[in-house]
Amino acid sequence: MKNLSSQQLMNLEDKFSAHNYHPLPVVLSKGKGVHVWDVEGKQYLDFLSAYSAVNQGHCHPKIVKVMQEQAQILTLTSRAFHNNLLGVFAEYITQVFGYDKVLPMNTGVEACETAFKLARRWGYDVKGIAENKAVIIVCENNFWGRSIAAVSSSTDPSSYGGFGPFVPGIVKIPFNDIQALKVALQDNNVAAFMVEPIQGEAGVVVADENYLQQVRALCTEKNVLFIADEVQTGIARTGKMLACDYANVKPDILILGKALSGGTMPVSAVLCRDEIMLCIKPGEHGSTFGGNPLACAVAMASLQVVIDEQLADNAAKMGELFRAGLNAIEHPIIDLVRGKGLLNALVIKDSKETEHNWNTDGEIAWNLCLKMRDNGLLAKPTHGNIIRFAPPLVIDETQVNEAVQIIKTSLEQIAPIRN
Ligand code: IF1
Repeated sequence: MKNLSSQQLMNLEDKFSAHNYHPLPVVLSKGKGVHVWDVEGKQYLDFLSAYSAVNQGHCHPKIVKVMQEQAQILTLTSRAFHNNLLGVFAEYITQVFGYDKVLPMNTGVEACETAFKLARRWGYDVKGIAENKAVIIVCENNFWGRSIAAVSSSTDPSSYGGFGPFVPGIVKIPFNDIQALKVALQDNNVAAFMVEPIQGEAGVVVADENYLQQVRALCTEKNVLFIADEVQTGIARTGKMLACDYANVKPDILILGKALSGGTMPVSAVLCRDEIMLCIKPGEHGSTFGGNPLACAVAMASLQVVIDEQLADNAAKMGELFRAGLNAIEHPIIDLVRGKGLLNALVIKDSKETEHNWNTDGEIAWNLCLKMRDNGLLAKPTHGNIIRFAPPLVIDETQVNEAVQIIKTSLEQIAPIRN
């Protein structure tokens, strides 16, 4: 590998790779635990965790060891044949989360598409909805991926714009609005309601305490499947194994992804009871890599690390410490801090909203992320003036305090308070 500089590598990417992202200008070449390093050797605290796919920390030794071993034995058979790990993985994950069966896929969007298909098929075969009339309710500002059905579910023009025509049978209602759900559920063609327990991309939007309990009760009453998209909030990210655990509710269909592999490779899963899962018959759904032995081995190791290292408890404790640290900064530019466990967001006021005329042009969140990068912490704005902070769940108290200090210093550098 040629020793190219960050700038040279960014130039290569710009010339030969699609421009479907606008990354922060930093080129990473190594990761370990909560840290990543750029090609020049500068160390950073990773406060994005690849959008919560690296909950166990970068290159966790136990996960990497299992991956290396399995990669030398058998990586892929396709589902045309059985392999020796799928049954073992399926038993393991269904016992961890308490469901009859799992349908293994690869990316989060594939798992969400799978949940859509399961819900529609259950709607026709079990609930008795007329053919091609099934409706799935989703929430405004949701994000469940980049497929045509996913963008058909989106209310964000940067997600759906220019990609029509869109998938029919999708109704959008406001998040955290039970009355809106009640109205939408008057339609007997509704097969399911799919929701993120905390909306990640929307800027870590946490629902009211009893929202999910009311969702659960309403879906049960109306014979509608409650689908929880825990691709980002699941696997200990919010301080419990599942964000749904805070409400003590059990979704009919549970969707997992991202950290299910500890960030080593794409592994996702859909879990539900037999009545739903067995609606899909042999040959009616699948994928080349879904349920491959390498993914099964890695996923079991990744979940076991979360359990053995009590990462949910650590996420809860470190999240409290992090939010307290941010709230103590008391900088007029901070609008609010919100989140659960180690899925947090800092909402900042653009300069026009405050009496200070800081040298920003509404890009203050971006400028703050650039300054945090210079000071050794990586994070990225989600929408506009919201910065998501989501470090690996293995972070310790010293590292949280170091992060808060970097954020405080960076804020003061880009928005000095002139007395
Ligand atoms: C991008 C966002 C996060 C997800 C939830 C399903 C998926 C995602 C709740 C699909 C994926 C990723 C996708 C990535 C950035 C990131 C993201 F900013 F886009 F919205 F995390 F919030 N459900 N989220 O968050 O999983 O197919 O990507 O494995 O597309 O830019 P995937």
